[in-house]
Amino acid sequence: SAENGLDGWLRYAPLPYNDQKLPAHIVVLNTTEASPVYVAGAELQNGLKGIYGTHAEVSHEQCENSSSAAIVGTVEQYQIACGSLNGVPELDEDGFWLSTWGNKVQILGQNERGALYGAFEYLSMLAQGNFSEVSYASNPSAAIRWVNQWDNMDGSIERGYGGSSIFFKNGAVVDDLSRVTQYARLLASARINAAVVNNVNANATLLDQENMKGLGRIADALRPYGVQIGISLNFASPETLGGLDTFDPLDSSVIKWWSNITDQIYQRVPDMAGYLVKANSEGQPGPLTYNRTLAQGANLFAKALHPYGGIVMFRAFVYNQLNESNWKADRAKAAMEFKYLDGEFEENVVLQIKYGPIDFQVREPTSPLFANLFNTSTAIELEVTQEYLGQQSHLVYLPPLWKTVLDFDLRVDHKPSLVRDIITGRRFNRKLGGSAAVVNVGSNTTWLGGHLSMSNLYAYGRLAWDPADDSQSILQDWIRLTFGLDRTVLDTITQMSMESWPAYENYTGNLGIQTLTDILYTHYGPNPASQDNNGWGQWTRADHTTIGMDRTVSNGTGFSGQYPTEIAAMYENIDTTPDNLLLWFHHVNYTHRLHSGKTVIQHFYDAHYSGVETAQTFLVQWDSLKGKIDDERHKAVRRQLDYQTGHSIIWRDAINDFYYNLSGIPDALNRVGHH
Ligand code: GCW
Repeated sequence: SAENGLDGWLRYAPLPYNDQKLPAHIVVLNTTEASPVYVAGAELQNGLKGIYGTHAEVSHEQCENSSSAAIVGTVEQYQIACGSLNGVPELDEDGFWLSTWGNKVQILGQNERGALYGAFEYLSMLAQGNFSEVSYASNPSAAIRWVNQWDNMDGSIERGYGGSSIFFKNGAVVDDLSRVTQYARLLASARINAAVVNNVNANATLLDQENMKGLGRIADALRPYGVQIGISLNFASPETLGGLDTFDPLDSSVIKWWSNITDQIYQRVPDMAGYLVKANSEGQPGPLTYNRTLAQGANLFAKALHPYGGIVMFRAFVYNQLNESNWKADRAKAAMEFKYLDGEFEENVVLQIKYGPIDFQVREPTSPLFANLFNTSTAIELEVTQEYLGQQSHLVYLPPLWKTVLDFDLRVDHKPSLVRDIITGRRFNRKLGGSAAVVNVGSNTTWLGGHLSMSNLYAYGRLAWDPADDSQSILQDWIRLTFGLDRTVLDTITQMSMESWPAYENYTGNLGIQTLTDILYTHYGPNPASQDNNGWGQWTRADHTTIGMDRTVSNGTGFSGQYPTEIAAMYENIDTTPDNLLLWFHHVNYTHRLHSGKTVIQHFYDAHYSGVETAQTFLVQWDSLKGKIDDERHKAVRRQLDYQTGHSIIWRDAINDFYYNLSGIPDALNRVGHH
């Protein structure tokens, strides 16, 4: 059906025609079918028809600058077809120029991809009923705007909650790639320019002859939308797939093997974006096996890719199991190993760094690694798939969480050093940089497993383009595109979404203690006991009287000393540590008083009640939209919110009971232990 979610925010739902002049004619400056500019023309035609019911003729022949035409192409194509172009500033790679002055629409890209982005931008305006006359250039903050899929060759998806893979099945690339094409369309409209299609826990069989052909087909399906592919590699492939007796990155047979594989891939996929590598982490093989550095490991691939202009996204998520009886042991400190390799990476290596030092938790401080690399390019890694954050069964709009990191000022050398300026390369003058997000869409028609989760994908793309953009205004564009222009619909979904992450934090883990979800198996549901007494290092160190990780230099793990001095001083001192990260940095009594005046334990109790209260308004708010949204999507979302209402109570009582039993401290309001 039309309302099953497949089109995401690209629905082009009809709006009442409000007597505006719409283009009667679309001039497309490329005649090659499958080119992004050609696709842009078809998309414009479709959009105009869907939204306003008008038919615009598409022509590919000659320049037309009349007032009823929309013209789409690259700046260069325009100049060839139409002659000189005035008033358009120099554009960056993938940038575009959009002008609607005088009912004449100009959509010009720096490249074909940029032209397609411009077409989607114009359609987004139309779909939101916005006919204002505009004329501006838009350029990306960074060249790397990637998604990562954790898809396995057997068709399962690690931490995927929207069904099976759209790329793989039974060890091979699927025959029917129509869902891949539809995904590419969504990605392009969010200005995402590459997709890594297989899991970072990579299977070497991706590189066998059949699968390389399959990768070629995937790349062909994505290319018309300006989306390149990348692939995750298994470091041991020369041995496991190639039959060599080593995978030592400095061994000449290994080097040869990888450059040969790389040549073969580029024969099939001449525009492959690059490789993603998880090495020596969570059981994955890597260079450390041979006493080689992580930089030597990364450079192996960098050199193979160099002739083709490809890049290596090398993950900084490398850590070992630790012993909790050691007070100074701290998984959060592990990434700093990369600091000592700064300057040793090839120019086409980018370190992909998770936003926090642990692992996609509900609240983490910014990874200090961003402040410790001056001669290495970096990208931030975010997670759209809600691994620790409710797994698409809970409404959690993530950009406000991401913004706590993107907008964080690390004060390197006492100068403004916002994370968003570091990853874009501005702060330390790096040519490469940007963002990657684990997305994990699947074959479910809602892609991620729920209609409302798609705001996170849309917003991710917008923030990768411009990390200074505003979470709420991005959200509102998405709401109008997805659910129409009704004011109540807009206000209601805005309120629910903006309250959702704080609510989730309230009924899960507070004050920086982390999510408190089960971390051993499911990463779902409350299991505060699972954090401790194992080697994973996501410890809370909760006992009968105290809780929290002491990460100070003076008495703890020393982690706070990894930040530049101003930030280190703030976290070192309990008085200047914000309440929301108190237990991340300090080990305190349950009766310790927060800046708010409450004790830690009372804050836990209260936050869990208030989180549930907020979550319970979601269903009521959503119900008020019945009739204003098609029944199909209304019902589907309602089911999830109904579930969330109940599950938030389970969370509340599980966590409150756990800490009540542990501490024996009663709730001042007498709710805990008596339900
Ligand atoms: O958060 C953990 C996940 C693993 C994942 C790993 C990673 C792909 O639980 O499933 O592995 O992070 O990011 O590599």
